[in-house]
Parts: sequence; C-alpha cells; structure tokens
Amino acid sequence: MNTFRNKRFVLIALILAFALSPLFSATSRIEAADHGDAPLADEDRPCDIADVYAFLDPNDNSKVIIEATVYGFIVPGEAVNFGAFDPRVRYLLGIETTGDARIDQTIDVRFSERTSTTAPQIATVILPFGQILTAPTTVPTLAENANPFTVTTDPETGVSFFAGTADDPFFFDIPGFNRFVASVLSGAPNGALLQRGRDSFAGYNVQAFALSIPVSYFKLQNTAGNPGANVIGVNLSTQRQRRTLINRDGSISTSGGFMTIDRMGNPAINVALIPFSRKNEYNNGTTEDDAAGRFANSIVGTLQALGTNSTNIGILANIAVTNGDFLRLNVGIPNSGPGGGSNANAGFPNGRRLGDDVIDTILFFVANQNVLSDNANSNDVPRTDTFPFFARPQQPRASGTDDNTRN
Ligand SMILES: [Ca+2]
Ligand SMILES: [Ca+2]
Ligand SMILES: [Ca+2]
Ligand SMILES: [Ca+2]
Repeated sequence: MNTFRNKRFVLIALILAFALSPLFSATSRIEAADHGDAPLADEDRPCDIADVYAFLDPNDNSKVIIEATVYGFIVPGEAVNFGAFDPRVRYLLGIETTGDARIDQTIDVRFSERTSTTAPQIATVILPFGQILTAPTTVPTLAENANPFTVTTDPETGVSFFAGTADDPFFFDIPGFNRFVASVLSGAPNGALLQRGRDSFAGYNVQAFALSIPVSYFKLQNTAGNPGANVIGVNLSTQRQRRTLINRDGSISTSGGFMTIDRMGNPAINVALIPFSRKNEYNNGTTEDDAAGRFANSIVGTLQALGTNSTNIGILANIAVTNGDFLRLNVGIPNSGPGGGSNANAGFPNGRRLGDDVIDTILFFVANQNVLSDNANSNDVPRTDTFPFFARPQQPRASGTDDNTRN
C-alpha cells in the first residue's frame, strides 16, 4: 500500500472509529437492507420486509417494475414449508406522484390460505384505480430444478404480476463488515477483514412479489412537487389486523383495523439510522411523519455520530426524510442491461434495481464520499433477463455440490 493509500485508509478508519460506534457496538446488529430491522418485525417474518425495488423494465422503458421481498433467509431444503405467503398479512404499496410525503395511490396485495404444498396460493391485487387482478403464486419444490416463474398479465390494464419464492437478490457481507468495524474500534484497523467479501445472503431464498405496470397507468400530472410529471415514489407497508383469535379448532380469525408492522422505502434507513429503541415506532410511522421531522433528530444524530458531515447528511436526508422515505424513480432516465438493468447513473438512489450495490452507495455518503466497500458486490447467481428478473430460487443440491452459502 503506498503512502497516499495508507493515509486515505487511516482517514476512513478514523471516520469509522467515531463514526460507526453507535451503529456497530457489541449490542447492535447489522442486518442488511431491512431484513430483521426491528423487534416486532424480527418475530413476524411474513411481515418482515427485506427489500423494495422500483425500476423501468430494461426491455421496455414504458413499464415500471415494482418488486418486494419478505421473509428473508428461507433455506432451500425447507422450501415447501416456508415458501408461502401469510394470508393474514396485507402488503400495501404506497405510490407517491405529487412530490410530497403523502401517498396518492395504493396497491393492495393479499394471498389466499394454502390448501396443499403442491397447489398455488391465489393473490388478489387491488390496483390504484380499482381494478382487481387475481393470480396464482409459483409453487415451491424440493426438486433439483425450481418450477418456472408463473406470470399473470391482466389484459385490461396491461399489468403483470408474479409472486413466489426466489433467490434473495440482495448481497452484503455482514460479519466481514462487523469485524472490520470492531478492529477499527479496538484501535487496530484491519482492512483485510473487509476483503472477506462473503455474501451473507448467498444460497438463501426470500418470498418475492413483483408488478409490471405501464407508466401511463399512474396518470402522472404536472405538480409543483413533480414538475414534468416524471417521478414516481414507492414504499411498502406490511400490515396485520389488530386482533387475532386462535379458535379451538386451530383456525385463526382476525378483526379490527390494520396496523403497520414493517415499512420500507430506501434500503438501510431503519436498520442503520434509527436507534433500536425507536425501530418499532419508525415502522409504525408514516412517510408524512418522516417529513414532519418525527425521526429527523434520531437520523441526524446517528449520522453526526458516524462522522457524516452536513453536506452528506443533507443528501441522505433528502432521500429519506424531506418528503418521506420513498424510493423515487425518474421514469425519464432510460434503464438498460441484463438482469433488470445495469447501465450507469440509472440506479439507486434513482429508484432501485436488483443489482444495485446499495450498501456501497450508502457507505459512500456516510463516509463523506470516500469509497468504502464490503466487497460483496454482486449476487451469487445470475438473475433472469425478463420479468420478474429474480434468479430462480436456490434448490437443494446434489451431494458434494457447493450450496453457495457463505456464513
Ligand atoms: Ca424489515
Ligand atoms: Ca402525494
Ligand atoms: Ca442471492
Ligand atoms: Ca457491496
């Protein structure tokens, strides 16, 4: 390492030493984009949002792809037991079209009870202007090869839908990064620990659902907050009714209004920037609460403790606080390339594509625009090049074959 690189390394180490201590102390956990981000969500995996994505279809930029993953870390050998959607959860996508923090349209996704391990569940999708789409999920299997993804297209709206088990497209080396930070905190920074580059998510599946929606469907209008009518904001809330009754016959009845268990727009906001004591409160809050500043002090406080300067706090706050925590996609920026798109300057924080290295992007701003990487920089298996773009789920392997897990 030459002197310049040494100096830069020490600088980054110092930034982190200050910096990441509240985040990476012995009692804290780093669990990626949003997997297991709060006490309530930890214990309610069907509600635990892993990631949310929004990007233009690289094969047809007139369509917006909105995708979400929940229930992280499904082991391939348990696909038939865990590869299902909870029928008592409402997955509510919020669509923001006017450039403020208030949701303007919603997409409501729910699933029927499972009737067997070999039959699909039926998804019911209520679109923003009232159309209802029903579609079967893709059935999981323990066979060597996964079932092909089932995609249903509604001829009236042109909306396509997929739901089922898929490879988790997210990638991040959780232990490598934690160990590096621990070495910084102990006063003996060891950059080699960041070279570990083992993707903690490799080899595991998630429950995923995806919509392909014509941009024209949203009827975007010029507004003061969205001049040119070319930006769509997206977030996801997972919700349950307030009362659950387990009947004597084992059936479950629910009643009462819905409450949000988990919510997400941008990656890592709740996981990394909200203190543990406020994580449930954050998930139960709204994007309008964000913009009203309800969590601003906590987020700014964490970033200041991280050593992030005011310029970069401003950049990050503009993404997640000023107008609420939405992924915001400019539909005027062309998206192209394989696996859901890969061209430069078209991805996160402009929406989010499956292959965007969001951890490195966020670290860049947190570390005051110094390049910092966990060295887990791509998915472990190739994604598909057509909707829904996920890689097929990881399947149980033949004897002696690498199962891709990198714990
Ligand atoms: Ca979560
Ligand atoms: Ca709005
Ligand atoms: Ca993966
Ligand atoms: Ca990375």
